[in-house]
Amino acid sequence: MTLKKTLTIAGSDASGGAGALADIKTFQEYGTYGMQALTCVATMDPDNGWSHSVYTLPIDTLKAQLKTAISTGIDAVKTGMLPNEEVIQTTAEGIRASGTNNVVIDPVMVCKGEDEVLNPGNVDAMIQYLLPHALVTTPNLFEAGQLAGIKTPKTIDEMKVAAEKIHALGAKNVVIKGGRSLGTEKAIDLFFDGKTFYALEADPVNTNYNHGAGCTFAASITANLAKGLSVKDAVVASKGFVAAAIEHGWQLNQYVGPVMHGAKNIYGAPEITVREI
Ligand code: PXL
Repeated sequence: MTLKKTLTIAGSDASGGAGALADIKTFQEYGTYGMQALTCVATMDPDNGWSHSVYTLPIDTLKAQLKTAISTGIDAVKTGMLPNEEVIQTTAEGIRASGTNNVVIDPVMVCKGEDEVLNPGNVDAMIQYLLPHALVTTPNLFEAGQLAGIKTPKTIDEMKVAAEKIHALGAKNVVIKGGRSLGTEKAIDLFFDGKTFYALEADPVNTNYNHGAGCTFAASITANLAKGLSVKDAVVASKGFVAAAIEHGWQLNQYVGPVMHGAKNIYGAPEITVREI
C-alpha cells in the first residue's frame, strides 16, 4: 500500500483550527499522507482578548523541513501563512525542487479577526515568486484585490476582473472565495481556468464558527489533486467538503469557533451547483 503524499508549507495555528493543523487534518480525511514544513507558529493570548502573535521560525529550520519532506517525493503541495519575503522565496525554491505541478497557493495575508497585513512586502513577493508556480490559487476577496492591484471586489463582475488579472500573473486556475461576503442569496465562489468562468454556489450557513475554512478548502483541493482529480473536480468537491466543515463549525471557547474539518466524512456534503457565468 502506498499513500499519496501531501505537503503543506504553512504556519501552525496553536488553536488547531487553521494553518498547518487544518491542512494535516484535511489531508488525513482524504486518506493521503500529510507532511509539513512550518514557517511560523501563531499563538493566541487568552489573557489579552485572544490577540495573535506570530513567531517566525529560523529560515534554516524551514529549509531543513523542506529538504526532509521533498526527498520523499511529493504528489501535491500547498502553501499557507508565509510571514516574510525570505520565507516566500524559500517556499518557491521548495516547490520547484519538489517537481510536482500540483501546487495550491493560498495567499494568506491576514488572519481572520486581525486586520494587520502580515508584512507589506509579501504581496509583491507572492506575485513574483509564487503565483507563477500555482496550478490553483485561492484568494479571498481582499487577497484577490491585493494580488490583482485593484480595490477589493464586491460583485461577481469585479471578481472576474480580479481573476483575469491573477491568471495573467501566472496562476493557471483562480478560485476567488466570495462566500457570504457578497451578500448574495447563495454563498458564491468564482472559478476561472483561464477560459471559462464558473460560479460555485452553496446555501450560505449563518455562523461565526468558520475559523480555518480557507485553509481547509485549499488543503482539500491539494488532497484531491494528489489523488488525480482534475482541477475543476478538485475545486468543486472541495467546496462541498468545506461547506460541510462550516455547517458543523463549533465553539472552541469564547473567542473562536473552528470548522469541523472531518464533517463531510461523517455527515456528507451539501449540494454544490456549478454554472458557467
Ligand atoms: O486562516 C488563516 C491562517 C493561516 N495560518 C495560520 C493562522 C491563520 C489564522 O489564524 O493562524 C497559522
